Amino acid sequence: MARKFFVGGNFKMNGTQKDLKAIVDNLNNAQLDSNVEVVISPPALYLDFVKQNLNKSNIEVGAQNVFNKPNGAFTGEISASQLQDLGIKWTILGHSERRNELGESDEFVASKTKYALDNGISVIWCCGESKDTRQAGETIKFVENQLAALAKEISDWKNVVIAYEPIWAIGTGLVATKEQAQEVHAAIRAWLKQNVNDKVAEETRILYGGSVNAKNCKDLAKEADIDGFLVGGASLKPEFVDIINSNQ
Ligand code: G2H
Repeated sequence: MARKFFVGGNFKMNGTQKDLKAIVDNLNNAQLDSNVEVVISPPALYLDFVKQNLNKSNIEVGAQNVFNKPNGAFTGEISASQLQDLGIKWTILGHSERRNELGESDEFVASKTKYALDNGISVIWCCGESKDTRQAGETIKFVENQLAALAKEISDWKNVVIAYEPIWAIGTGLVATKEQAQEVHAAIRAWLKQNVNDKVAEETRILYGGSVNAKNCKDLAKEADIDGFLVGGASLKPEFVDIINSNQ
């Protein structure tokens, strides 16, 4: 089965209603490749606002985080049932900004991923190494350990999209070369084949994230194991449309 190209927009902690309306209007008016699955993730505060303003049926709105418990006394958190209530079907989990700035461990990310999946929310699960890890030649081992923590918790990978985001490439303008990205994507797929099964390895979309823009996306999109992108800074700009259409 061919894997459907997937482009996520991670707005991070950016945007006011005015800014987000302009981003959504640009998407509403754009000609988008209908063979691409698109999910945009605004800040939680604006999930409903973005959803209400979006009139493209092939774009979903996703959260940037969800907690691993049902509703209750968890100040500042968002529940899977609240996302469901707004018609939100996706979330990002395990972004390196949350792993590093907020101390989220592999195990915590895996447990949130399991909880989200069990409660009907599909997950863009992020992994990726630091510059030091890459320089030490330990990239693949590091990403495999992150995958192993996830595989301990989940058995159904159908609603998981993996985003490989080398930390040194995030928001730095230092995009991975297509060879660097393809090498890790192929290793992730090989790991899935060996440790989960052939079907999951074949069908799971593996996105690249880290300084993707309109200029570098086309070359990256041609690589065999790059099935789309998770885009930060450029998802806030009109060039996001070019990235969505990069696989044409
Ligand atoms: C990586 C990416 C989006 P940017 O974090 O997840 O951000 O494209 O700004 O590097």
